[in-house]
Amino acid sequence: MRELRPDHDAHGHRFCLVAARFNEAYVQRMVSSALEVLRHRGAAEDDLELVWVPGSFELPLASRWAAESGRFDAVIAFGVVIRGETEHFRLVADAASQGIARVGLDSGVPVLNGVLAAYDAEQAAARTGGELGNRGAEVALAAIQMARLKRMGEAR
Ligand code: DLZ
Repeated sequence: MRELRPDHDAHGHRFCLVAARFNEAYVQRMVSSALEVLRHRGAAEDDLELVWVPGSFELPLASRWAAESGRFDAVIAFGVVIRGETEHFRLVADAASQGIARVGLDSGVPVLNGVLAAYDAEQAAARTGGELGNRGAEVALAAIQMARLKRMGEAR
């Protein structure tokens, strides 16, 4: 029996972080936390790239460009969608999540979903370095695992 259980060693792996500027203060907190984890786990400065897009709706397309470039072992898309007065909240959150999943499946490159959907600013704050941790760090660890798993699969 062969078991593939990737660890969190980021040495030699390249990551692209795609981040939405809408609700930028919260997004920045996730990005900072993710970068801290990636660096701490061994990713080299030259192997990290950060790309900003206007809002979460634009994350899938920019993630696709990154995935198709062949320059990255994993792409992480970060956005914060906060429920407003309109249905637009649901449309943006759904389009971002479904698009991100599709880019990963279509490209074969791990594309991690770091889009936080929150009912209000308090929820967003709690999950971006507040009392409920930081989603950015969690997604970064998942990205390392997926990048490692892909390498393991290719080496078989
Ligand atoms: C328009 C919009 C709204 C209402 N809410 C958010 C949000 O909560 N989070 C987010 O990342 N982006 C939002 N946007 C902007 C859209 O993602 C997108 O940038 C615009 O609709 C232009 O395509």
